[in-house]
Amino acid sequence: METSRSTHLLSRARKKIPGGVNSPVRAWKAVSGQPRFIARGVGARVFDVDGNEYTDFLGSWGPLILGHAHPEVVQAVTETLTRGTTFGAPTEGEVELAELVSQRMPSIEQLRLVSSGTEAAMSAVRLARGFTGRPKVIKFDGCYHGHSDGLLARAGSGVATLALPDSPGVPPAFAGETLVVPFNDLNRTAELFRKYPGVIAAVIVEPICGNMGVMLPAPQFLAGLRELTRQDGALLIFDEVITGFRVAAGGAQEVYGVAPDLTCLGKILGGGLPLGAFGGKKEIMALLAPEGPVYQAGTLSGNPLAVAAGLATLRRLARPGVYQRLEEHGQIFEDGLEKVLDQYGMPGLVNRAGSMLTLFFGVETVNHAGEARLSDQARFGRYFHGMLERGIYLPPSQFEAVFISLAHERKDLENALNAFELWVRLEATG
Ligand code: HOZ
Repeated sequence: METSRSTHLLSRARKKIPGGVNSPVRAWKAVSGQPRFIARGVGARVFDVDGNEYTDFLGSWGPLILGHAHPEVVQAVTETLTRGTTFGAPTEGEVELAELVSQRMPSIEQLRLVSSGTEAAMSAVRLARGFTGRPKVIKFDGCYHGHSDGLLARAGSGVATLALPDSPGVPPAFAGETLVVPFNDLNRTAELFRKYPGVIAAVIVEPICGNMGVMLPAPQFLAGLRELTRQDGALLIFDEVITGFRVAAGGAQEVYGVAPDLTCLGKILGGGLPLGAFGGKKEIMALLAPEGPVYQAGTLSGNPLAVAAGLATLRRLARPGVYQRLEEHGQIFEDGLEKVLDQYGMPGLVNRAGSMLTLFFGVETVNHAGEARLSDQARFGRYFHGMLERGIYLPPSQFEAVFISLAHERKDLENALNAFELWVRLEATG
């Protein structure tokens, strides 16, 4: 495969941009090799600067549920663009988007638009502290809530990919306010509430983890968190940056029937442009400036282009059969991967929620980060490159999720499964 232009661009990029990338996970460190520079995308395909074509299962890490350059998104953004890009003043689209989100996720009575998932989670935690007057926050090992100081402890995504202990630059006093427990461990969470009664402001959780690979909540885990937080007067925050509008129109909270106090959104919300949001109960949101004293702001918050892309995406997702198609395609992919593993006696498993999934090698269960870390990451790296050589572009890390979009056809899944079979055959026979 020709990669000379990507190689050249990477060496130029490394001179001016740390690691040559503007977000660490793009550097392919965990799978080795050199990232491809992408020139364009359409539907389920991306094309790199050397002219190689791939079927894309990264989906820009989650936002592109409609695929690349979806005509309705392009049209909405183009029309908006001709009227101006930003005003620093309220616009009608923001109101429409807020109403639409609140309708899809009834636990969100009010919301504030921001520019990224990181901002959403950081602001939700500040609001929870402001509302409760308490300092501590519980998060789960392997869950990733963006890169704000207090939430980096035992984080997933790039922090796990690069096997970083925690980030230098975070003062111990900040990190000390974050209590970390294993995902799915209700007993350890309850212990913390017993140890710090009336001190914990919030529990923040990805209701379906997507940043340590996909991990599903154990039965009653989310309902248990709801109960523990309610009893103690702490808030429950769902980070649905990945799962929001992905696993169902109303996110994981709809799937599991658990209503959090606050929800963080991003990715699909912005339809491929930078947009995030946090929202929840009115009485909590009322504490936010200008109504209340908890400060949060942003020059480009609720940017008209991002709002237009988000509205076009959410409207498209309202069509009948959309989530059924995503579920069917997810099931086909999961079954196909597991069938090949079985056929060649290769140990491994697929964790899946709708159209997001992760293949782990060499383990029998992955229900928390400790189990994910035990998986065969060297084999994952070979799998990544084996698929890439066959034109299948996967997330370049064990600790992320494959995303199937509405642009993927049955044929795309079959091609990817054929590529997988070819790779496994070679891998298994040495
Ligand atoms: N936010 C994504 C975590 N799954 C990764 C994208 C990034 O860090 O660049």
